[in-house]
Amino acid sequence: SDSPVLNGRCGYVAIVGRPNVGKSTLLNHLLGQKISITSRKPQTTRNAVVGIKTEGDVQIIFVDTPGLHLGQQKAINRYMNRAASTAMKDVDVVVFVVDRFIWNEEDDAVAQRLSQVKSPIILAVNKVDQIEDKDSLLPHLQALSEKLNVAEIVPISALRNANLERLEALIVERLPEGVHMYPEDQITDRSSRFMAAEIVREKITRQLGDELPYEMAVEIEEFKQEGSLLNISALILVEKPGQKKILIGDKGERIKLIGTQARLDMEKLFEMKIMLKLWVKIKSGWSDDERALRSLGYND
Ligand code: GDP
Ligand code: K
Ligand code: MG
Repeated sequence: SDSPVLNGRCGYVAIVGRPNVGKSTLLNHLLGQKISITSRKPQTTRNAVVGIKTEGDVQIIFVDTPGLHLGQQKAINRYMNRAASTAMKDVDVVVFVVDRFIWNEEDDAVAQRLSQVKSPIILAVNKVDQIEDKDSLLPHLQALSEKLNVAEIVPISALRNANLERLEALIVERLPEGVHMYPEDQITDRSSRFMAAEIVREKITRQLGDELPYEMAVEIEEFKQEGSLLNISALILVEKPGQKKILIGDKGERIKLIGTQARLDMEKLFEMKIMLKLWVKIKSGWSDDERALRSLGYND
């Protein structure tokens, strides 16, 4: 129903951290639904992605962010860092995600920015499923709590759903009282076109080598329902002819596989039969061109 819930709780929660610590995986597993694309490559997430969870009188509006990263100067990288920094402000709770014992200068950079944030910070130490010596965890958590000024520290495994209920309870008790911002069945504020483009980008990111993902963008050209069929046409922009060749693959096999995988995910998300067409186009320089970025939807 669309009627606002009175005397409930509702608030914004930013999920922040350096690239690849598992922020998007955490969002998807907290929601129990895939909203944000994930891969083992850094900088898979480019925009802040909103995931909404409503249970009874509690509504949590999660904002998944691109990982704050250092050392890259292209416009697309600056855009991602801005999106991450903006999301830290004006939220009710920040979840700072780190990866087990691995702490580097990018974690330091995140901690540095968070030192200016007024909202309570919950440190989520992720991927504990990968820790062999479980006894080493406690002293590590202790050391982190001495080093950082955070309200809580929780060890979790986003991938294995371990301790996520505890994390959620710690979040909920810090949310302000207020009416819900979204209807209870809404799971994101992003458009279906955006979600479709992200799904294509995920499949490409997972299929291809390490260099290409940063130099590839997806634009939805057609998104039209005809009867029981949803027609989607997506344009994949790359920077160089060699990248187009890699993406298409031998006899078009790679692009076909990407198309099949993307279509299956879209059918799950949109609960409809999908006809998906993919095109690849070379547009050199787009990732360092502010205007091209805006036209691709990287607005801030
Ligand atoms: P993000 O860049 O911080 O959003 O990270 P992603 O959510 O894209 O995850 C990066 C990689 O870490 C992916 O390969 C995930 O499957 C993996 N990952 C995330 N959470 C966990 C976890 O709890 N345990 C393990 N073993 N892997 C994880
Ligand atoms: K990633
Ligand atoms: Mg991510």
